Amino acid sequence: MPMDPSSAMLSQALLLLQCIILTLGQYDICKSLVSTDDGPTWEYYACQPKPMSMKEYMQIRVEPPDITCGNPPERFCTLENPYLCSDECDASTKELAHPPELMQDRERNGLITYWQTVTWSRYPEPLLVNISLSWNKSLELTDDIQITFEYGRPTIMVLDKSLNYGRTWQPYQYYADDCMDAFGMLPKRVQDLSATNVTRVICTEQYSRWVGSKNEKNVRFEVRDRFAIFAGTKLQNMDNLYTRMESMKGLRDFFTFTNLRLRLQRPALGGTYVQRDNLLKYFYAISNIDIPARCKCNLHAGQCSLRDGTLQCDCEHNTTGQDCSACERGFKAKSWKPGSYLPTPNGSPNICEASGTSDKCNCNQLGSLHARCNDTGFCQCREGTTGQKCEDCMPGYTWKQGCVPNVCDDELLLCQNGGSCIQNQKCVCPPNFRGVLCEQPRCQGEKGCDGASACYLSTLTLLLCLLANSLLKASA
Ligand SMILES: *[C@@H]1O[C@H](CO)[C@@H](O)[C@H](O)[C@H]1NC(C)=O
Ligand SMILES: *[C@@H]1O[C@H](CO)[C@@H](O)[C@H](O)[C@H]1NC(C)=O
Ligand SMILES: *[C@@H]1O[C@H](CO)[C@@H](O)[C@H](O)[C@H]1NC(C)=O
Ligand SMILES: *[C@@H]1O[C@H](CO)[C@@H](O)[C@H](O)[C@H]1NC(C)=O
Ligand SMILES: *[C@@H]1O[C@H](CO)[C@@H](O)[C@H](O)[C@H]1NC(C)=O
Ligand SMILES: [Ca+2]
Repeated sequence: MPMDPSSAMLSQALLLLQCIILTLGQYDICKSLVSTDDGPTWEYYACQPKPMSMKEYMQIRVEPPDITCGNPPERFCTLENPYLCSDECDASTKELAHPPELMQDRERNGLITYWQTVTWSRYPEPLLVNISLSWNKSLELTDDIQITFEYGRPTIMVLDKSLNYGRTWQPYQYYADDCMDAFGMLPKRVQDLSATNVTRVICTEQYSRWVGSKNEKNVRFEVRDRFAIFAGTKLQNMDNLYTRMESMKGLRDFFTFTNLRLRLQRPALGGTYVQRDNLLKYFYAISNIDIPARCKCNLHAGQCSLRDGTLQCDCEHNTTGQDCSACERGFKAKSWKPGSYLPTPNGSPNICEASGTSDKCNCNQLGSLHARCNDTGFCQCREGTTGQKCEDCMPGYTWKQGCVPNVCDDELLLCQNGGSCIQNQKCVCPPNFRGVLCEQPRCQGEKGCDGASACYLSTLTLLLCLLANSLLKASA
């Protein structure tokens, strides 16, 4: 077929566009015009927003509220020179105040600004602080979380995460100068993890030992090292990482969160013991919290922007919602699916398809508020229910005579520590863990508790079970 000059130009332009797309990062573009025998048509790809510095968007809450120093004004010392206590924290003077927002400010002119707590004057009562970071948006970590402590890193700390806007929490990583002593856990390093246990929650001693407060200020949650297990040390093989993200249950969700929480449980000591005669040198101070992450848009958006004070995906592929986790009205011919990283390099967009005109309405009685549809012909669904007839459950819900919220699942609410999820309603925990998601060691902090009793108990339970079973059989 002869080409007229204008369509030849168009083809060239399209070719150029294709080249540009190929040189962009992976999954940056949701669609492009391509030339085909039938003329230019849209081609759609799986796409995700670029990583951003999420500290700009985070809400910080510090608890207890009166833990920030300076009200009343207080002097403090440093661990390096505990007898030189000339510094003062005073909330009423801008130069001497250390409010929480100094953990997320942009430090200009090289001046380090930091949030600081009161000193440990109430020793031996523990100095406990929770710092909650929230975004009201599902995010995916793309690089290491880095928390910078001035005046020494905590000797005991827990990083928690929530996947449901703070309704439930799970530990993400434990930090201590002695993991066994603080949490009854063996110390591990991320370098000890392999492809089979990369999502294991570990306790690390790497960031809590005393090395001098100026020498090493950062505490990390290692994302890069975990990615490197699949993508190589220089992250040169991202295709392999993305393939694993798709095939390995729980891997993507391991890096997903809506909230983070730091539980500071014991400050830097500068040595082995707490010196009771100089408690003014013990406190926490954080100058910066870096959270490199991208909006989770289920591979249906290439951009994420701030709207009404909240980050929202700019959904493509006829999807909608804050995370693009539903099909737009009129595009519900098939049920919604997230985009897929596979096949590489462009993935599958899994776009929502236009639905035909809706007719007959025969709303599902368990899923809908009323058996009949409303004036404009739609079934009105109960909470957690979706679909034209309210016959489907939204993500996070399971059908059980209507949709009920999941207690656990394979996506966001993973049972921890080897527990298994039964019908999305209950985690069955291994003997030495408990909690809704098996997130708590059964013997945390208790003396003389070494797992033997838990083992004994589970053997006993097993025996009782066998006994009960045989009795039942006998009576039948
Ligand atoms: C921190 O959060 C934990 C878990 O919700 C809670 O048990 C603890 O009391 C909180 N601590 C402070 C100091 O608010
Ligand atoms: C959180 O985001 C949702 C969805 O954008 C919005 O409706 C809600 O108002 C936000 N909540 C807060 C506290 O900002
Ligand atoms: C993870 O698995 C590797 C071998 O596959 C093992 O050497 C390592 O100890 C495991 N790490 C943890 C934390 O269980
Ligand atoms: C939604 O679908 C319509 C029809 O297929 C298409 O014209 C439109 O570009 C799509 N919208 C998005 C945001 O992809
Ligand atoms: C009917 O239900 C749909 C879907 O819930 C809703 O968007 C629409 O506003 C409702 N119409 C009337 C008249 O209530
Ligand atoms: Ca700062």
